[in-house]
Amino acid sequence: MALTSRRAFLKQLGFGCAALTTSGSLPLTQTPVKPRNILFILADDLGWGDVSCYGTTPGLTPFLDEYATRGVQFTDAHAPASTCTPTRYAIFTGCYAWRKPGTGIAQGDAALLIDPTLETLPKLMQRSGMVTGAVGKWHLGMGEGPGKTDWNKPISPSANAIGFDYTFLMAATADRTPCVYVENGCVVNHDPADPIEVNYQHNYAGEPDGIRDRASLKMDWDFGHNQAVVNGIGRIGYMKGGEKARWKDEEMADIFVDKACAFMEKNRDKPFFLYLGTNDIHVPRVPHPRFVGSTPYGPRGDATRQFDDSVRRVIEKLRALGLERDTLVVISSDNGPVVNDGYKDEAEQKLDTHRPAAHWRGTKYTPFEGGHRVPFIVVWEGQIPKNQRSTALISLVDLGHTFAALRGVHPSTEALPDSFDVHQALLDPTAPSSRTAIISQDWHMSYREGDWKYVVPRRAGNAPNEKTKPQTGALFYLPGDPSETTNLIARYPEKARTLHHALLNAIRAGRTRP
Ligand code: NG6
Ligand code: CA
Repeated sequence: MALTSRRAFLKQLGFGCAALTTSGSLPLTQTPVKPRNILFILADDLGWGDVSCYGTTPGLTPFLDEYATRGVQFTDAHAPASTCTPTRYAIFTGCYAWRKPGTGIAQGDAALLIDPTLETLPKLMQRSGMVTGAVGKWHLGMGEGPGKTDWNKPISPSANAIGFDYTFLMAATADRTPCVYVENGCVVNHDPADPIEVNYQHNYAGEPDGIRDRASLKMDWDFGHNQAVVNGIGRIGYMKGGEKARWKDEEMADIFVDKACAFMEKNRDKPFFLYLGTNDIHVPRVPHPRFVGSTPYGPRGDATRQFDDSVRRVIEKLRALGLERDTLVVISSDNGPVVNDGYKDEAEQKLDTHRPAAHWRGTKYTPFEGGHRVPFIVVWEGQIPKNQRSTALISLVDLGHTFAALRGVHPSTEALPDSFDVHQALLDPTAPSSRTAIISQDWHMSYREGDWKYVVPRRAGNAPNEKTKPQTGALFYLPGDPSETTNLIARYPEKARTLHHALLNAIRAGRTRP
């Protein structure tokens, strides 16, 4: 929609003349400059409003705030889902996760969810001549699945099978068993005399239990998280054995940072791609003691400070290695924020005026902007402009194609079916995106095209079908109503129908990228 008609339209809707943002006109780069290295840091459950330079609460992310001024802060970037597994699935495969059943929030003993024969983001990076590493949160399954994976032997297929030369991972989430680190498919500090077993059905004889032993927990659960007890904290799922291998939540952020730094140091003389998925600020929020009390917001705020500091340490390492000008850095989050996610960690009580999703409606698990619009910061010292904002529409599913384009490799036609090459927008804050629509997924899906967003009615389930009536969903006009308060569906049924059918077509076509 042209700017003038958009203004007129806003007026007609009664939104007045809200400040409009447009992408500037485009002197597009001809041949992309090629980053030697790519560092992709993905926070967990970090909300738009949790990052001070996006939100309104000062002081939560002092490093990121300063670091963002060295590059571009994107304001219209989205996670393809409002939970972790489907977002990460989409990032690494370039395929929306709803196309592959079974890619909802995975348990810790899930089988590897990504088909190792696919041309994935890390495989494309390998093909471009990079050494690839994945450190931190995985949550995409590993091994053969429940009852089949033997945690006491090399796990096969491991995460390395989808294109990582090096992996140091937690299998799922910090609140799920097995609570151990897995390095290149092998449990770290594994003791053959103390074999590990994992299941999600029943506890093992003699193991503590989150319900029975609740009084002894160092952090009580609020809902769920009452099965195995590891490091004094109730988890989802059960495990036995592996005492020496069990993680201490307080040390996790530092361990991931150390492994990420070691990977960069080891590969300083080669092109590398490093994915660092932090555990922060996912539950259980148990930061290192040096961050306890560092904010007035309790463990959730303190974990945010810890995340910020993890980024600082990794970037300082990059600088110390002299690699900052050779490295494109992308920092984002896998989904929107959640306050109480099942532990009594005072997140609600100490929230005060802090708004984790800022002015966006909804949270993690929801189809509203708060669920999927995420902070997205891009820095490449000496190559992209400083102190910029970009309104380009980006989905994290685009990273595969975009990084491939920057590295000069072309995915095959079938690969990365939903991943757009948005490298021009990444390098030039005035360039528009190459995509005009995004699909976000959760309990229900939403389809955004340009300024309009259509949310599928919940009772119809996850995806729309022929019987779903668009009229019972929701329609929002984001420029005038960024907080999705006014459902325009009754007023513009035709628009809703159009978007509903566009979504159906995207589902049927099996791909959305050109
Ligand atoms: C939910 C967990 C939640 C969190 C989420 C996954 C309960 C009650 N809730 O099932 O705590 O672990 O899964 O979060 O168990 S995500 O960011 O990895 O998608
Ligand atoms: Ca998450």
